[in-house]
Amino acid sequence: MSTSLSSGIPDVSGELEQFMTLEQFIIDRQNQFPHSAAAFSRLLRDLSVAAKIINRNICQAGILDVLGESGTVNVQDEHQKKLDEIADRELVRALRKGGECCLIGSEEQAETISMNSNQESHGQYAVFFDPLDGSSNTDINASVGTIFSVYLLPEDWTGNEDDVLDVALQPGAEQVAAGYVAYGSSTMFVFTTGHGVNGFTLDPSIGEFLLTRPDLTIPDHGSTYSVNEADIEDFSPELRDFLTWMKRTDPETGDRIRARYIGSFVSDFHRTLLGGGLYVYPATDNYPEGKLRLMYECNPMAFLVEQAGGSASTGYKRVMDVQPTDLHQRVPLYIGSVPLVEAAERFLQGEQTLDD
Ligand code: P6P
Repeated sequence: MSTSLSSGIPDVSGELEQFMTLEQFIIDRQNQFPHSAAAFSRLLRDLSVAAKIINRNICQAGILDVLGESGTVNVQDEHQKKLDEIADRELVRALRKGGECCLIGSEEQAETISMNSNQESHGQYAVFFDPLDGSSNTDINASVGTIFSVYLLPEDWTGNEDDVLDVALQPGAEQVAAGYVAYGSSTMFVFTTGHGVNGFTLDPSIGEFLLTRPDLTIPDHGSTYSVNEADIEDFSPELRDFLTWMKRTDPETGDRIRARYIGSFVSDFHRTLLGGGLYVYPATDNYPEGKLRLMYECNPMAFLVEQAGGSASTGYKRVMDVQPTDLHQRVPLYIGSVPLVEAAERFLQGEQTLDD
């Protein structure tokens, strides 16, 4: 234990000398924030508070009666886990209390939730989120995550339910912020406001997110790929050829890419962002449009990966250029290092084959 005071008093709070807290970072970067820096700072704070509460529930799962299914089915026709509903409730509660969010779209809610209608909010931000992605992993103590996407709505929007989707469903390129919380061996809050990507690790002993991964960039050549190859019989011949090509032994280095699939998008994406590589959820028989949702899974991760120097495609189009038509619409997803995403697009679009 280091001592920094002449009196020999042990210095156990050295982390505050070494690290910047999320709040300090937000204050330092306010000039980069969209619209009102103060309002946006408060919105980020609200999301980080919800993340800490969700983290506490996850870390005490088993001790608290929060494991297993809640007995309800969501709009996706998925059996909800108790932690799905807890995470959804905490995010709605934090955003409603914070007052900066005027509209919410959640994986767990069939319709959007407007907060202007009863003056709960003077805010102008719409927040779309998957409150607990990969929740099937909670009962086996595997990592899960929260994903969020933030848009700025027109100042003159009054919260009218009739035109809410016309106003809210904007292409991902219009996002003003996006991020995720990875509840893993440590809990990380990773986000972008369009000025790069920064990662913060929760120090539960002081309840602060500390800047541990500044200016994250994705390597061009990664060592892993993520796809559920149990569905390979559903994959198009072009996709199967791409996977064969990607798994070849590199003639120059003799290396081969490794398969990693946690079954939790946030965790598989986080590994891909830090180490490079590719995550794929393509069209399958069960999910002909792909499984991942555009508004609160694909778009936020696409914003992050592009800000980190990577790429996100449907296989045919930049994810963030897709014009949404439904709150819960799904798209195929190829996301990660640029060379691998571009190679996938070449195979899928018939511009490259195994004979090339
Ligand atoms: P499959 C979790 O339900 C999720 O949405 C992602 O987190 C995960 O990557 C994917 O589905 C896993 O789906 O079909 O491989 O089990």
